[in-house]
Amino acid sequence: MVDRNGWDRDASESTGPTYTPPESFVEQANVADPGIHDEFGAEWPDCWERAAALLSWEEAYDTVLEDEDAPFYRWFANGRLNASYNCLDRHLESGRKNHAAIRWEGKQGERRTYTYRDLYVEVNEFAAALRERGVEEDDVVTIYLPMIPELPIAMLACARIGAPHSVVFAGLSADALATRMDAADSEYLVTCDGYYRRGDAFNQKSKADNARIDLEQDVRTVVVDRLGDDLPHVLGENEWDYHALREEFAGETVEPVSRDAEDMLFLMYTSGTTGEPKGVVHSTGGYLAHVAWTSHAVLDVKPADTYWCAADIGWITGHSYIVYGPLALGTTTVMYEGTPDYPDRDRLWEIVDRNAVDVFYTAPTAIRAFMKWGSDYPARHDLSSLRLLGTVGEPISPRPWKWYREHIGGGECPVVDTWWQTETGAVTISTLPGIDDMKPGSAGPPLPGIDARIVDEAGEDVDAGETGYLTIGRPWPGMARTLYDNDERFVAEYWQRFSDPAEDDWRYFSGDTARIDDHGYITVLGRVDDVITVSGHRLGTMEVEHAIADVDGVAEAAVVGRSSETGDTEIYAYVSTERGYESDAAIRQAILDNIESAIGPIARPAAVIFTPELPKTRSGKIMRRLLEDVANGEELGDTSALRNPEIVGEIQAEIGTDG
Ligand code: 6R9
Repeated sequence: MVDRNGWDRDASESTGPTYTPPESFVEQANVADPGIHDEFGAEWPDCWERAAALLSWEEAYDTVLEDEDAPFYRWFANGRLNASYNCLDRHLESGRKNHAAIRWEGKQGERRTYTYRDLYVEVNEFAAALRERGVEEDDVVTIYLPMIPELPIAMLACARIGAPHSVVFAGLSADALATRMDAADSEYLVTCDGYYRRGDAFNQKSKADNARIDLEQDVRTVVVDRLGDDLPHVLGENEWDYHALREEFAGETVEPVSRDAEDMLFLMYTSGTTGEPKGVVHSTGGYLAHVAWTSHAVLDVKPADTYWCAADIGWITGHSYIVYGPLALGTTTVMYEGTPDYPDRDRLWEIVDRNAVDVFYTAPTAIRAFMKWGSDYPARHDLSSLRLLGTVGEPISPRPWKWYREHIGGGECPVVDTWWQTETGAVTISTLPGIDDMKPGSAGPPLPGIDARIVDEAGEDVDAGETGYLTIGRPWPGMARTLYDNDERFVAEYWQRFSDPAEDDWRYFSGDTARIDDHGYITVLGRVDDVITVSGHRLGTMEVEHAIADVDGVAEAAVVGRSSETGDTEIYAYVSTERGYESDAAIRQAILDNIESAIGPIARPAAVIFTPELPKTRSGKIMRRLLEDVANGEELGDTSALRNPEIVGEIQAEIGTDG
């Protein structure tokens, strides 16, 4: 099948890489010796010392990897360090205190620059405030903030006092926040009064208040005043104003707490196959080493660079590549609060131009939008400062990849298509831009030291060109250590399927399908489980289905992903009501409202399709794959397993995909 972007997904992938990194890039690349792939292979796991060497350790580790208790691996055992020390203090000590750490671009056109010294001061003051207000080492602090500087400041303040943070994306609902705080037993919350959405003041505090009502534990809250007079708010008991705290603790410093390499740095909730989100646990040493190493080797970040990852810190990409990776390396990281098309569709290029951005990293969904808007917008600006481009979050097909290289990268910049996950912590599959040729539509070879393999049901390597499951055979430093408070689910979700515990043979399963070509380049195709990636955000179909089924009058619901005209994935929801067939405007509205309040606006379906029944197998399982084919207007395979095959034609007629 050739998709809308001209990508023949069924063709054999035997054609080799097609773009060679330009000499001018290779000459200056952080990593340019092709021998690194072999070296890492030969020296594994000690090869990962190169990553650990990018950090400052308070106490050296004893061993690189301990695997006695697999799959609960320990990296850099007994080493001690502090993440905020690595992101701040050491840069001050090396004479870089006046170097810009964060350049923030606000939604309303505001700009703020924090030098490493500024950031150090504010992080320390807030760390002192948190500690004084009761936060102890290992207490989970939930952070529910939009893309304002106080978000990374709060993260680093937590890291400084050894309190793991759990950042909840600001666009998620009160229910989603409450579920996450409850699951993590979190008694501290950092939020704000509100933020601007297309010029309008939007109330975040009321969402936080609603979440607190649902929680059993008492919650102490810090509120950042983002909107000033645009949204006056009152503070209740156990609520403090961020700026008042800063005044109270002005000039105070806090010794960075010594943390074991395996101590939890943060928790990040992500969607899984069941309705309940998973609290992915990341370590301090292995995680920080892996994000610093990949920022250096894959994103080619240098301390003198201005580097911009245009993601949201509320997701893993922002944690690893807006905050921890670039700050560990002492570079300037750009942080943008707004959207790419406000006030106009050249907003990002204006920011690249004005800040002379060297490295730019974004998601395919954004690139497809840029392509749709046309090359006139980037052409208005001088983008010649760019040296390297990256993408992450979902597969990118060759057409937008080429467009990105041509119109943003001036036909010169290497483009790295980086595959990784919340659970892998940092990039695991990508070309190394100073070494490897690029192949549009393929993420590339596994990074040195990463044993990614595409296997069949039996766990055997598939042949080049065949589709299989994307697995990783050996551990790596940035990997998730467990799911919060749920070791069993960690093993069940990621390890059970392809491991042989009796033989102590462990293999991580990513949940993705992929193909490998004759050159060892991997093309990731998508999820096998019931996870839909919408604009780079992972959503569980179950979460959305639960939100629909909660609505009065709804009998059953199934949601699937549909590839839109532009190649973005959107949600199609199929709903049957209690009274049989009924296209009901009131129920439709109630469904949309409930999804928004249970999850957030990102989960809003593009279509709600009413049907008398959902197609089911004889054993009563909803055939989601068939509904996906119907939504995508694809030819349907064998429907003989269905108990009610006639329903498919009715659904096709309803949404106009019956040819
Ligand atoms: C970092 C991040 C992970 C899922 C992953 C896969 C998809 C990410 C990709 C990609 C193809 C790439 N994905 N990068 N698919 N090519 N370069 O996105 O983490 O939010 O946990 O999503 O995203 O399906 O399994 P997360």
